[in-house]
Amino acid sequence: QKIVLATGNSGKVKEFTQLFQAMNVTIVPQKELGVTDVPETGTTFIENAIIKARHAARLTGLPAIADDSGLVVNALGGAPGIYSARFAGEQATDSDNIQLLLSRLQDEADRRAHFICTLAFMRHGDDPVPLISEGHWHGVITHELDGAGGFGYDPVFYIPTQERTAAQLDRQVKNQLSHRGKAMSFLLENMRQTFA
Ligand code: ITT
Repeated sequence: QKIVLATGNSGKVKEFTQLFQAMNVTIVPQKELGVTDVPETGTTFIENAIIKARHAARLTGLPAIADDSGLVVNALGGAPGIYSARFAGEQATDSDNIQLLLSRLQDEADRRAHFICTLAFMRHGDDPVPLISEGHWHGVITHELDGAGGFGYDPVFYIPTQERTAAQLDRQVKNQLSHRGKAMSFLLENMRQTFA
C-alpha cells in the first residue's frame, strides 16, 4: 500500500520515513509523483494540513498524509505560528528565520515556546472524514545556534529535560519526543484500522 507524503520539506520527509517504519506501507514524497506545493491559504494549522493532503490525494489518486507545523513563541503572542516557514519572507531560508527570531527575542527574558504539528490523513481526494491529529513539544529559545541535526528552528529550540537543543538529538530520540512523533502515534493507531 502506497501513501503520498504531501510535503516539499526534506526535513519532514526524513522524519516521516523513520516514523512510518513500523507500518506496512510505502511512503512516497509528493515530489516523486510530480506534485508541486499548493498555496497554504488557511488561517489555521488544521486547514492548511487538509489543503495539502487533499491536493496531493486528488492529483495522485493515492491516500495522502500532510503535516502543517510551526513554532509558537509566548513572548511574540504566538508568532510565527502558521507562518513559521515564511517568517522572514516568502523565500526565507531556515537560517533567515532563525536570525529574525533571535533578533525579535534579543532583550526578552521569557523564552518559552512550543512546536505544534497537525497531521491530516485522507483516504482519497474527496474523503469527507479525514483523520486529524495534533502534537505539541515545549522548550525554550536559546541565544545561539547549537547542533547540526533536524531542520528548521531545531538549532535554537532547547529542551530542558534533555539538556540539548532539538538539533543535538538523535533523529530517533527527536521522533520519540517531538510534536510530530506525538501526532504520529495517535494517527498510526487509527490508520492501522484502515490498513489492517
Ligand atoms: P510543507 O508545507 O511542504 O510540508 P513547509 O516547510 O512549508 O513544508 P509548514 O508550512 O508546515 O511546512 O511550515 C513548518 C515550519 O515550521 C518549518 O518550515 C519549520 O521552519 C518549522 N518546523 C516545523 N516542525 C519543525 C521541527 O520539527 N523542527 C524545527 N522546525 C520545525
